[in-house]
Formats: sequence, C-alpha cells, structure tokens
Amino acid sequence: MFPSITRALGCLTALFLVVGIGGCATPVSSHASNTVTPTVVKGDHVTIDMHDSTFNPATIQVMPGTTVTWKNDDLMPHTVTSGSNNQPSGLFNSGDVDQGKTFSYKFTKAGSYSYFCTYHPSMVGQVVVDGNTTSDGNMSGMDMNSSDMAHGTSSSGSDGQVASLGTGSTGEPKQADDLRLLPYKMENGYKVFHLTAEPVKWQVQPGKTVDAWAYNGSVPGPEIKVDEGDKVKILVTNKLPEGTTVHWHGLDVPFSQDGTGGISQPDIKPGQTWTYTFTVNAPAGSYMYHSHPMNDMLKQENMGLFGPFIVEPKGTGWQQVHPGYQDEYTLMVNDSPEFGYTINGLSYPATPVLPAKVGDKVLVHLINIGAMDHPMHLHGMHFQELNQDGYPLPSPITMDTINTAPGTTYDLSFVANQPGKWLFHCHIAEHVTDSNGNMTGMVTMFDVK
Ligand SMILES: [Cu+2]
Repeated sequence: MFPSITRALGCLTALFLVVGIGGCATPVSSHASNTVTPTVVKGDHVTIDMHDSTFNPATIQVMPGTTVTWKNDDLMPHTVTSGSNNQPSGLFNSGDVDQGKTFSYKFTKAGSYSYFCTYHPSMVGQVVVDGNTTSDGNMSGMDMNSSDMAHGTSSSGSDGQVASLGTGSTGEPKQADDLRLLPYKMENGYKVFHLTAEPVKWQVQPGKTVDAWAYNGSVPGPEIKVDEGDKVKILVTNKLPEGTTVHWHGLDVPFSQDGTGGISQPDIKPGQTWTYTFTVNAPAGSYMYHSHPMNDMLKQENMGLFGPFIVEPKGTGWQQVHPGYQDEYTLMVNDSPEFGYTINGLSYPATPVLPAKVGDKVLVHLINIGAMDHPMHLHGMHFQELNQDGYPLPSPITMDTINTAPGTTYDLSFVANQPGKWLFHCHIAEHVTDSNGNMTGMVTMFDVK
C-alpha cells in the first residue's frame, strides 16, 4: 500500500547485499544506475525513519501533495518540528513521538522545509518540495539509502552541483568545531557510511573562496565517528575528474582495504563507487582519512580530500561526547597552498570559537594534515597529551605547546579552569599573521564561561 521509498529499499537492500557484502572492495559501476532509481510519486506517502537520533533519509525531494510520515525506531522520544537552528517555524510540530509511533504531514506547496528534533538539536532533516520533480525524481541527501548503495551513485545533497559555500552537504549535523558529523545506517551489523569526492567552492574566510575537492562538500570532509570494534563499510563515490582512493590513516586495516592507488587497489574511476570494509581494531583516539591515489596525491590532499576519523570507547555511541568529558572537539590543521594556514578548513577569524564551561573537562583531537610542523600553543591553561597517533602514551605529558608533525594525530585533555577567551594557535608567527600584520590563519580559541 506504500509503493514508496521504504518498500523499494527493502528490495534494494537485498541487491546491495549481493554487491556490497559478497566481495570486499567491490567497485560498483555507476552505469547500473539506470536499472534502479528511488521513486517518489506524486500524492503518495514517503516514510522517514528516526533511528540512532538521525532522520533517514535526512533529505528528500518530493512532489507537492506528498504526505511524509516519520516513524520513531529509537527507544527515546523525538519530535518532528519545522524550523532550523533549533528555532521552530510554526508550520508543523509533532510533539513527542514515542518509540514505534509516527507523525505525518502533507506538503502541498513547493519549497524547502527544514525540520529538527527539539530534544536533539543536531538531529535535522529537510524536505524539498519541487513541482518539477518527475515521478522517478531521485532523492538527495547524505542519508544512507540502500538504493544508492545498490546502483553506486552518490547520495550527496549537491548531486553533482557545486555545494553551498562552506556549508557541507545537507543532512550532516554540524558540530561546534564546524566539522560535519557523517551519519551512518546500520546494515547487517555494519555501520555504513557514504563519502562523495567532488569539486566544490570552499570559503576559507569571508572574501576568500577557493576551488576545492572535498568529501561531501566540506573541507575537511565530515568526521567519521565510530566505536572501538565497530564493523564499518564506507562507500566512496568519485565525482572528481580523475581517479582517487581513500586511505584509512592509522587504522591498520587489511591490505586490500588500505586505499593505496596502484598498490592495494586501482584508483576509483570518475563515476565509480568503491566499498571499503573493515573492523575498527584501534584504541579510542584520533585517526584520519585522506585520498591516496596512484597519481596526484599531493594535488588531491592540497585541494581538501581529507577528514577526521575518531574512535570512541565501545558503547559511547555516535554523536556522544567521550565518557568523562563535557566537551570534545576535533581540530585539523593544514597549510595547503590552496587554503593557506587553516584549522578545520578555516582561517582566523572565521575559525570556530570552541565553548566550554568553567570546570569542564575538554578533549581535543588534534590532527596535522599539512606539510609542515605546527607547534600548537594554548593560552591560560596547560593540557595533557594523552595519545599520539591514536594510541595511549605510557603516561600523559603536561604541556602548553605541542609540536604537531605532518600525518600525526594527538589527543589532548585539559580542565577549563578559568574563564576567558583562550587562544589556541600555531606558534610560528608566519602561520598566524597576514601581510598587513593582522592575526589570521591557524588560530582558534576556547571561550570558557
Ligand atoms: Cu604553523
């Protein structure tokens, strides 16, 4: 009775199992996309699942007249509340939707409708109502829908277009450190993620927009956050004009999943999707992913093809703060000629201000994806280095400056013990000063209140 996405997904999941789980790292040709396309029919119903505190799919495109039904698969209640940035717009508000319950709303007018859960502000979604959508119009969004996996095309919100300036793709919650958090879908015990490498315009700071190659429209790519021991599948769709791969830096995956173009696999050709499958056999800490193609690795990294991969203790859960901490931030420092000196793809004063309350214990995942050393210095408080390259040090080292090396990751901990706006910056003056002498570049701050 619902000839809808949900039903189509059921069939396509089976197809996905064949291509995705049957073999490892199976390249999925995109030309098969003609055979299966998610269908959204005018006047029909579409179902969105609320699961693991995400909307799945997070972004859909429908015809006017479509009734959308949200179903809560989580134990906790959620709401479906129109609006954005935690501000209700008043168009619709489900109130509490308990486990197993649903809420429906009929969209009659063309437009773009954002919504969120009032209990979980980072749980956001969007319904795009487009009178020009044909009956086989494709869905978009960073959700992991099985049909996309099956036919190997991207489910990126930008869908081949240039992504919005500096905003990343739709459907990925934005964290306080300005990084996007990559949603996943559980499939047969695997956390399944989807990355799309594509050209975008990236705004490093107001007035400075550059051509970038990015995962899911943002530089760095979205944070992949998993628990120790998780089984993951990461689908990588290549929308670049040349071949690429993804290397899982520091995670000690099997050779076939190492993502080294020309060594462990051929480059993923433009238009292809490649599936990486591995178990996270690494301690809780900071790792990363970046392109590692046969050709043009320097160019691809310089243009923004990198992102953080954070491992949490088992049971922590996606979107949860590391146990024992009140604040958790990831900072990727980079010195690419394309972007200049940046933290999370941004140059001061566009860098994020990182909030903390007095007394908070703060965990910082610090990753150097640049080509130079950057001694990162914290004002006002000392921190402890807990881990390096994800692995615990024999005993933490107390310091106020840590010299970060290219390709190296660090986990730092401090207690925000006095209020103030405390700079955290590279201590090489050239990396934090523009030609007019103004502070810029590799500078951010903790705002302790
Ligand atoms: Cu520096």
